[in-house]
Amino acid sequence: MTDHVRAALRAQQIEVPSWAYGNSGTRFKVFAQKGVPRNPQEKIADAAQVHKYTGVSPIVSLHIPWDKVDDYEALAKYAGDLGVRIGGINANVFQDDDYMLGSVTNPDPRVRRKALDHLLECVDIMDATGSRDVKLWFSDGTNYPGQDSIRARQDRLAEALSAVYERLGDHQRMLLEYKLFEPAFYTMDVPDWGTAYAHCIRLGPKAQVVIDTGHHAPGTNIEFIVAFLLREGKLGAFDFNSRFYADDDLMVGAADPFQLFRIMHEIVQADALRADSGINFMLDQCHNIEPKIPGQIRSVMNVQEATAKALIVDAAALGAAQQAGDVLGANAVLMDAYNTDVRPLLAEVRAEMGLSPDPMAAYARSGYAEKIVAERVGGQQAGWGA
Ligand code: LRH
Ligand code: MN
Repeated sequence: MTDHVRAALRAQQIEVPSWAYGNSGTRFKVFAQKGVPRNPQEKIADAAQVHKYTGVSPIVSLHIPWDKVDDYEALAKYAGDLGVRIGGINANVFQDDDYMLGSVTNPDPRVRRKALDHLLECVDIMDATGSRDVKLWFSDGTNYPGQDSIRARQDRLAEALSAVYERLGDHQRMLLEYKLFEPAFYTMDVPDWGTAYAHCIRLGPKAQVVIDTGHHAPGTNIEFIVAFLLREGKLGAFDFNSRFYADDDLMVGAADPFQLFRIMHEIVQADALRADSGINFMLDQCHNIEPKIPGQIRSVMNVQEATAKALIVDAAALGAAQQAGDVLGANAVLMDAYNTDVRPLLAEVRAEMGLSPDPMAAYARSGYAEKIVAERVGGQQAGWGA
């Protein structure tokens, strides 16, 4: 396999979410698992294990207030000492009673101010952690027609987004995430990529769109959205996960590995895999019933496999077949790559990086899982705390 492919795989950077290491679940039950972190430091320590065995996940995103600490510089140093760094800062304006009718879109200006203050606090935290991105997902929406003015809520949203934009430093960005439904079930104020894109264009170059792969209507062609936003220079990040039905937040590539390949194919074709492409490849998942660190390691490996398959696509043959209108020929070029077993290649690349060819087995052998179960007794386990 070409050196270019190997080099791209060695240089891949995937950002893991601190909240994936805490307890999570559904409205029916949040299952507690032994050894789960009790604080941001333990979450970062677990995330560092994923990087230790995969070599390609040196960034951990935080969620505020789930990862609130007194000293964010110290937390960033703690992460650095473990060989990782703090990435995106995720705001949370979806877990306060005041936000029942919305946060930045709430009819009540007092509530809007409170929500905006939290968003601005997240930018302050970015200054302390050295993070580039604040990630904004709003649970804001309505459940019944007539509940509120769709247009007025867009005015309020735009006003808050502008205020955050003005606060950003030169090298900072805001990433706007959209979601079709849940927790609102009639309108979401940022329901789709078009709405997020329109707000980001109006805001300016430091505003980019986040594609969470679980936030679309069934059957949505997500790679079309990827290709379109890439062309517009407005794709800022992915929240990778997979789903069979709704926002299931399952391991990326688990439910639909072919979709993940098609997405990474668009990325590779646009030469957007490079670390300086400005696109964050983040995981946004919940390991409700499976062990969390192995779940993250498996997820990172799924992204690596989809990426490797996309990197081995014979671009010249594909281009020639497309140019010739050879429909089956073009499709065959892509399927040949997708149907190629890239696991031996990835095992070799890991060996080149001085890592075990089998991260899952290496982690299992490490005894870390048993160590944290023994050590982490007492205290309040981390979780969504919904
Ligand atoms: C909303 C979402 C958002 C996060 C949350 C953890 O569904 O995808 O990205 O803030 O999950
Ligand atoms: Mn998300």
